[in-house]
Amino acid sequence: MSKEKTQIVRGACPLDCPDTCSWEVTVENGRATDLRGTRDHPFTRGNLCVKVNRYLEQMAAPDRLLYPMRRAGAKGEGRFERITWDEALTEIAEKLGAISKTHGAEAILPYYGTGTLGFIQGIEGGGQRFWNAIGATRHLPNICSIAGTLGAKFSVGTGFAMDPETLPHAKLIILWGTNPLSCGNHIWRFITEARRNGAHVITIDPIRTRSAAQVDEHLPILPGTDAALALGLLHVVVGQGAEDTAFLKQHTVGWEEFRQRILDYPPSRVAEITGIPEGRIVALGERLASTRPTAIRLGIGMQRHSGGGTAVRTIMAIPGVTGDWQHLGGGATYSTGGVFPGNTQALVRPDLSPPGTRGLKMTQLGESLLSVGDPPIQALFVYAANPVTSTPHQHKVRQGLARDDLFTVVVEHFQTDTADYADILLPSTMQPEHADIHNAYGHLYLMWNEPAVAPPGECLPHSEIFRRLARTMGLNEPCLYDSDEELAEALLDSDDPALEGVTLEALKREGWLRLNLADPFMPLERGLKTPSGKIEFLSHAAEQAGHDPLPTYVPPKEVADPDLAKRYPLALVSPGNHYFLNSSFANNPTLRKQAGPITVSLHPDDASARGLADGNRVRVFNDRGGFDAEIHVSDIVQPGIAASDKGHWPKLLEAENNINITVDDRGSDMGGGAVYHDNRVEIEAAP
Ligand SMILES: Nc1nc2c(c(=O)[nH]1)N[C@H]1C(S)=C(S)[C@@H](COP(=O)(O)OP(=O)(O)OC[C@H]3O[C@@H](n4cnc5c(=O)[nH]c(N)nc54)[C@H](O)[C@@H]3O)O[C@H]1N2
Ligand SMILES: Nc1nc2c(c(=O)[nH]1)N[C@H]1C(S)=C(S)[C@@H](COP(=O)(O)OP(=O)(O)OC[C@H]3O[C@@H](n4cnc5c(=O)[nH]c(N)nc54)[C@H](O)[C@@H]3O)O[C@H]1N2
Ligand SMILES: [Mo]
Repeated sequence: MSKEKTQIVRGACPLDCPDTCSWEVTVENGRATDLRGTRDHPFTRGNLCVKVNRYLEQMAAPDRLLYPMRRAGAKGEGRFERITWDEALTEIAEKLGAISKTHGAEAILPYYGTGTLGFIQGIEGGGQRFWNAIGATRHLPNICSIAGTLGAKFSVGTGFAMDPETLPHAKLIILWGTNPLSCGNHIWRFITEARRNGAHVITIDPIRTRSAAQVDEHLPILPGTDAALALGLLHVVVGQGAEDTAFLKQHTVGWEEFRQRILDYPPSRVAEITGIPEGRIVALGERLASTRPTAIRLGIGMQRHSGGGTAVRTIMAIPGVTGDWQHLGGGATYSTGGVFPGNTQALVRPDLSPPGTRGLKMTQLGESLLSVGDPPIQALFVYAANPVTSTPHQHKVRQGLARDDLFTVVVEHFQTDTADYADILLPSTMQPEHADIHNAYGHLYLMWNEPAVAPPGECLPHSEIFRRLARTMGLNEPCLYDSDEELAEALLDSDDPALEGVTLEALKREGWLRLNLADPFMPLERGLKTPSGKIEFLSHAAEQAGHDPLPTYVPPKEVADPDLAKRYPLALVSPGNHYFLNSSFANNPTLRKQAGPITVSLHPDDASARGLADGNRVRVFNDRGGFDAEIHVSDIVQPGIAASDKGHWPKLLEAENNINITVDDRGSDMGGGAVYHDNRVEIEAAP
């Protein structure tokens, strides 16, 4: 092989993780032969995770989808026959056209997930223009982070987040419902540096996770009760007179009212609510009162509860009381995503959608397919999502997808459980085979992903699929034919100073660019985008949206229900699996082996009360359904708590269901977000 034919192409990991790694693909004679992290990226520093190290293996996997296919068996059976792109596009165009004519375009539901987060190919991507232009029902992506996003917005507005790169300056770090060693490990280097500088690190999590086992202290909390803990900690802070009165006066509104609310939550009451001993609440409260700067890193997992939005709102209020926002290394971060001022309106063109077009929630796919009328959903177009595996109320999702009168298109890399229900199954490119542009929700860099190799078989990028479909349908809207570069340029077309100098050309040249912000970034310097321009303890916007005007505690619905607890005594949480990314990679043979079978962890007292021993096969169930798992008897959870994980493909499990058969599709307090961890079950020996 001649050296001249070797190229290094910069790209970015597309997966749903806060870290959005910069990577480099080595291409030899048109083939990708190596993929590794980019060394000089300031946040991800050349290090990929256990999953993404196998990305090239997934690209070349023998079971990868390479050609368009049409269903040849019953729905769900997974039998398909190969067809051409022309046949596929013609059939889809005809079906969508006919449905639109007979039932109205709202009978068409696009359903896109977090398989890729890019702005060209992914969840906030250019494909939405197409759905807006044809007037399809709007897809409301509430599956992941929406409750916390809205909650944080009431307290501090959008884009107000501590820069995780400033963590080494913190002296107290609270990892609040996040497990970074599994779910976004690049922040760990900054945490380690802070510890070397003398910081005390605490995790608050119902599970003693990998991360919890590594830090100075772990507070096991009853799921869904974090807001009460936040108020209890502030009770101690106020009791010590440690609130920052100058900061409160200058930067906040509603302190007197909030202070009264805090006084309703003495540590004794909070101990009862959270299950954390009073002494430990007081000890952490005293630490918080006396340690500047304190940094809080909130996870996304902790807001998947009935009161999840309020919990994030209340926790985001803490640094407003302690004044930590004014100190380098202090403050709080739920997501840095909102710091990026991209012009998503220009990209997704909501103006093309007819006024009043309805929206349906991602978490309620089953319900949407089974019960929504006027018009009922007649066509479903799924891309970068695997709802059978990942969406609440699996039983309803399957029932909906099995409807004979539903026309379903799935665009995928692999034949997932969801793909088995497709009428037309289309093969999608993977990241080194298409262009994309990414921001991150855990750091402040923008990334360009340059295509490195030609796609295998007949795989196409989403952007190209939508251009071709528009052409086949004869649509006139010119923007539906924009190139990938034009889509990226629309996104970057903004007057915001944070994008000054951030051009597509510069991004392509460098691979990544930091947003044009001061370094280190102190959010106060940029100002608050709340209605008052201050941190809002008292929020009229919240009140108008039907919430308490003040930060408060909204109890979890199932976890805190004493009657339900009689029948289903265990609160089940199901966070990310170390070896999978949601359901992506859960079909990789090596990672599946490393992950082992689906397990459920139970405290020794709960196991022995049920006559169960480590390694037993058990059934985990509630009224919604049940799945089988191997029991792991361990004190990583407290009595009354059970822990399993997300992502396992049902069809690769013996029981053909996973955790999401037990999860309800009701919504959280804000944005109707998912409530995966507000879930009660019972466990017994498998039949
Ligand atoms: N390896 C791996 N990485 C991932 C993912 C994955 O599936 N696998 N998923 C990705 C996605 S989609 C996301 S959104 C992010 C999420 O990133 P994180 O939020 O860090 O991860 P989660 O695992 O969802 O949840 C974190 C922790 O919250 C805890 N938790 C659950 N309920 C509560 C509660 O009520 N209070 C508190 N204090 N803690 C609670 C869980 O036990 C879990 O350990 O991670 C991403 N990274
Ligand atoms: N029990 C429980 N369930 C959960 C959660 C939990 O904490 N507990 N977390 C939830 C969260 S945070 C999230 S974000 C959701 C995620 O749920 P989804 O958004 O449905 O994501 P995945 O299950 O990972 O499915 C993504 C699919 O997209 C495919 N894919 C990846 N890239 C591309 C691409 O470029 N093109 C196409 N066409 N396909 C692609 C992958 O092969 C994969 O099958 O799951 C949720 N489910
Ligand atoms: Mo997520």
